Amino acid sequence: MLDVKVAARASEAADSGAQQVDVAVVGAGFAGLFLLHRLRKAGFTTVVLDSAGDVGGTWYWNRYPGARCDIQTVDYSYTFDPELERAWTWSEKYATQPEILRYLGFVADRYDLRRDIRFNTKITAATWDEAAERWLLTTNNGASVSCRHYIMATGCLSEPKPPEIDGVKDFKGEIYFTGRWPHHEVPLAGMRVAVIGTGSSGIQSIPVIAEQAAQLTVFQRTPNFALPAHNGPTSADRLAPLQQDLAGFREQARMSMVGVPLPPATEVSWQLTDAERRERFEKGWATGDLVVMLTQMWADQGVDADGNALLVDLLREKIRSAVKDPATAATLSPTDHPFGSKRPCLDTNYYATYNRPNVTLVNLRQEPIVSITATGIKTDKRSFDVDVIVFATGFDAMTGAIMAVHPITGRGGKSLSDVWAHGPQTYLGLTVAGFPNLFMITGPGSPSVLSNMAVSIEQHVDWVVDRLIAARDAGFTTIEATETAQAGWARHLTDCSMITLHRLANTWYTGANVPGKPQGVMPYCGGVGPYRSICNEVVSQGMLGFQLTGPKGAEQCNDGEIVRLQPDVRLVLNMLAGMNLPPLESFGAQGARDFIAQFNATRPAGRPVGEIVDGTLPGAEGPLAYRLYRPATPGPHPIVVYFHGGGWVLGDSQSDDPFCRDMCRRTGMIFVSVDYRHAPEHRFPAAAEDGYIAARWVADHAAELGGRPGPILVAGWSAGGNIAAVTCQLARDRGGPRIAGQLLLNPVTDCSFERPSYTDNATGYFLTRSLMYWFWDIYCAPADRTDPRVSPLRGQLGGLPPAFIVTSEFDPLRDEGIAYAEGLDAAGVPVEQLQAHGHFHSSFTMVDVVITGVSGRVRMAEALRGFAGLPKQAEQGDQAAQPDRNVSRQINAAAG
Ligand code: N01
Repeated sequence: MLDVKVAARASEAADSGAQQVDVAVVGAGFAGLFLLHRLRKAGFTTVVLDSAGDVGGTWYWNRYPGARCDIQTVDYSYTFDPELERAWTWSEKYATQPEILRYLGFVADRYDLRRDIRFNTKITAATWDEAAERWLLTTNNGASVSCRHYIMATGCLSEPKPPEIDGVKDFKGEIYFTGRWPHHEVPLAGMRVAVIGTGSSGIQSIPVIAEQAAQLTVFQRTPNFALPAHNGPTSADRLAPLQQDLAGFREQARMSMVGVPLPPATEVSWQLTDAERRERFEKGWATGDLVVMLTQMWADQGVDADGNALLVDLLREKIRSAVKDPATAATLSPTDHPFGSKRPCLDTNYYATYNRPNVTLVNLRQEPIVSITATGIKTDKRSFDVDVIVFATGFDAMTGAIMAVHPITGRGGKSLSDVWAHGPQTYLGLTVAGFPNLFMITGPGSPSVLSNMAVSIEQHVDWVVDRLIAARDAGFTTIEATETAQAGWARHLTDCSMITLHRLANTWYTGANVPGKPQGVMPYCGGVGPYRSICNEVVSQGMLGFQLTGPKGAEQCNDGEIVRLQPDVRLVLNMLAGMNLPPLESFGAQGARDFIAQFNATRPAGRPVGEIVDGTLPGAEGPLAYRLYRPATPGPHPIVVYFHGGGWVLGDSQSDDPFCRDMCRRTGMIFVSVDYRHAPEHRFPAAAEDGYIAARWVADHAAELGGRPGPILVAGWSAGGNIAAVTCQLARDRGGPRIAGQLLLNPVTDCSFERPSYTDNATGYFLTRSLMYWFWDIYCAPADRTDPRVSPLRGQLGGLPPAFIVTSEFDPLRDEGIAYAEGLDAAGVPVEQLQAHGHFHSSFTMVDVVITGVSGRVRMAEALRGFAGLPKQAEQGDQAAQPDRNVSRQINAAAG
């Protein structure tokens, strides 16, 4: 429909007795109530609409037996008013649904909120009136609403999923949905009850239903991880920090990763012995706290499939010890997803319930449901007669609740369903381009369900209301995200999702639970604290990514993307910036070496490899040290001669140790990391000549080193990439050694500082332009700089070994690396490039810090294996021997 027609029709309707307010809010749950309170205080006329009969949102509807929160209730509370905090005391560590509902009622009364809430009212359409710059909302109950701003506080899990099973209408017994549980008492005593679904709702309700029912049959499609809640009063340990410093405690939660103030684990799994890991696990298990188990075991549990698998083994052990029948225990043990990638559950007696004589577990993976019949449930093997069926089958999460309040028609007649046809598009999870003055609280693209919702809701509400106040004060009447900002946010969301393991499971986080729904990790995986700082940065950068307009043509548009760096690179650079370090070059050569050594000493130890051997090889002026990394697999292995980074001045085998270990493991090859001579003690061409000599010696002694005879490979990072590239040219020109391939990671290839990457990334990304000037000055006199032994881009490029060249977007060396790749290509050398977006010079060598570098290293390893003629990792033949590790390997492969 033409814009003008939409606007005209909406204007007409607006004239016909609509309720006129500044802001309309949908939903009277946690978010809607706080919104109403804040908007009112800010002087906005506001109405809240909710289809429920009272306040509570999700806690109004989810009244099934056993319903409780699963974040400790002291954390799952409003924090905006210390008086309110003092006025309410939770009776249990995990409050029941009735208690949470009472709390929300108490809040509504305390701030006199109900008078502006229209209950039992559903919005049937929302249309942006372009001429009036207002939203018109039609409802199923009473007057329509005309509002300047429209805020969806609809929650993330409010729209139950249809049963998706044939024959539901034929069933003659009672049917209940956990997400729409009746308000009256549901008689289950003496009944034969079926529960379909084993997510949080099923796992909470099954033990309670089992106690009441004569017979309970649980239909499980996918087993889930569940941890015992150990409910009771909140522990003194948990309360103490709150009582001592309430404001400080709340602030820590706001800046934490998941909205609960627990510092992240720092030790990685391979730094801990089996006994130490078990001790941590048992302690965590005893706390009865999901957040502890999800974040406190070891630093790699949520980002690395192998680190996660160690935890999964311990969790499965717990299931085996709780469930008497081994076959039932096996059916209840998850095997298809890493722990935490699917929302784990908190239970009370869940596993032990399967020891009861009146409980049966049906594995739908072995006997899928065919249909529901008049008398019960029919699988492809059996029929189960039941009196009651409980659907604990979950929700159309994140987008479902928003799309349920439809149609939503934005600027130019654009429909939100069309815009989201291939998945939700948002800026910050808060707004959508083309839908002015529409906001979502905890929408897709915000931390929402991966966080303590109470903390995320308060942050969103504060941010939105503060923006409305600022816009009003500045005379703007519309706020709208730009397309550029929205596209940038989508990229950032994907980058963030690559850090975690969420993308490796079929869950409601990814839309996989709803047939036909577009797939993709919907919540923001970058953490609550980082997200908050990004939202604040949007404001401090003049509402970056937003267009604001007002009467008489007032307009402000500061277009752009708020985050272009990879999320972990951003954290590292922010941390470095916060340290206010003097420039490295100001330390002098030895001072810089000492500083880097000290810095590296704080890193986690690298991952274990089969063997590490230190040795020496004969150099031009005396022995050169090397460190050899041997894989744990039987040899002989191909050998990679590796040159560390450090501008020909700094670094040693220790500085690139994590990278060498990682690549040794990934490639299954020997890495020989060579300590070439450094400037200023040994200037050009010492490093280049050492590189060549080392490569020749390694090739000549391959068999003694346990390597495969034949061609070697070379690799290097930064100045080491320069040495690797030069070594290939020298080997070609000096008759050997034979080199099968070269991996050049952020290499120096040329002495020019004129390329745009030197200007774009001159400062702020650790390797600065002035540091590069300093390195060059120390290593090489100006007259020598065009020599191909230091500027290989200026040498002959034909006849060189195939190359894999990695460059990083935010690196002064980016463009010379690309130029070298293009030069090789033009000279007929097979070359593959990885132009890594959002990365900086050190992204790939900060092995266990910059997790988004993993996929790059996977590609580098595959390239090296290809050069050496080895099959791709996935084609290796040892998988069948280790079924458990096989899952982890597949997950790892998918992660790559
Ligand atoms: O829903 P779910 P939920 N045939 O999607 C199965 C929050 N929550 O309501 O995994 C057979 O997790 C489905 O199987 P599968 C919490 O964030 C919080 O339990 O798709 N089975 C799964 O087992 C939670 O994660 C609390 O193979 C079918 C189950 O039904 C979220 O809400 C309490 C099926 C659905 O599990 C959702 O939890 C409760 C079919 N056709 C919920 N369709 C707190 O404690 C689905 N399933 C705060």
